[in-house]
Amino acid sequence: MSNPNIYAALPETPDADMIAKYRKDGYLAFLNALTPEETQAASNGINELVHKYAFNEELTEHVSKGFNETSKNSNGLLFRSRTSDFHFQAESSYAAQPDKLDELADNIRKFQSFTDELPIYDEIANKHPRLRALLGAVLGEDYLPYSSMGLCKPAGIGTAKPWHQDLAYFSVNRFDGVAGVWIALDHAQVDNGCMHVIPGGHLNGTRKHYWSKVDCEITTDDVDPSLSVPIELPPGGLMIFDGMLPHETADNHSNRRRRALQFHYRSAKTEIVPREEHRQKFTGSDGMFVGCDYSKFENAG
Ligand SMILES: O=C(O)CCC(=O)C(=O)O
Repeated sequence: MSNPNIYAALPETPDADMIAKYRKDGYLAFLNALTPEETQAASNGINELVHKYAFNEELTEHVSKGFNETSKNSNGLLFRSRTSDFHFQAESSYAAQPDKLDELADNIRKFQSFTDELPIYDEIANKHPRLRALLGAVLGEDYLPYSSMGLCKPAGIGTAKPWHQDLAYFSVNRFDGVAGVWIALDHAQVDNGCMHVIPGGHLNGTRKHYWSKVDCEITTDDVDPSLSVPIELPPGGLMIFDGMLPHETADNHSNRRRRALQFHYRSAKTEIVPREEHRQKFTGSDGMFVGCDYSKFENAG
């Protein structure tokens, strides 16, 4: 059955019907958003940055997180630039080696804060005319960038990102003005870990999150996976989704990698606030914080 929220192409200007669907269901997807050249350049950029930073002691701090108290998804070797906020992390079960950098590029779990690292990323995140038109319609013309992440699922070993709301993590003061943009660099399908979303699930407020053995996720009694739909996208396809929309991606047991870029944006009516203020706002009906508590990491050995 075809999904009416998945369109063939990202239009020059989104129409009112599209925006109404976004408000109601919390997401829209477009099979064709980046050109093949843009997609290829964005994909090559991952290898370029790994070659630049990995095992380069002058540029990079290498943090071995090891198997400590923290959850599985944060365990892989972390490479942190000494000159910028850029950092990337290997999949927890992958042992990075200095003479296998292209292999390492295929076995990254996550890279972050990369829009200033290569012009192609700045162009996609901040200058793409059709994406700008979409974001302007959803968040208002004066929207602002919030974060950049690359999310990768290595073939065979890529681990799940369980059900969560992005605003459980983000320190903003209100929850009605954040959008995520997820762009496939490889074909994202059910068997290699495409996105799943719960249509309309952004309208039911905060969900209760906890740190499981895998990651920070919504408690099983606060999310019903039977209501979810998969969003399969070809390389260059894009999904935009509300910061409150519950979403997840499964393990990648296939022999095909699945990499994506993810950018978040916020409306000008939102403000970035100290973590403590977020804790007081992202609460359940009893007034208790239900988001992702980072003190777990700060206190871990
Ligand atoms: O695996 C993915 O691409 C999705 C990850 C995700 O939703 C997130 O990091 O917020």
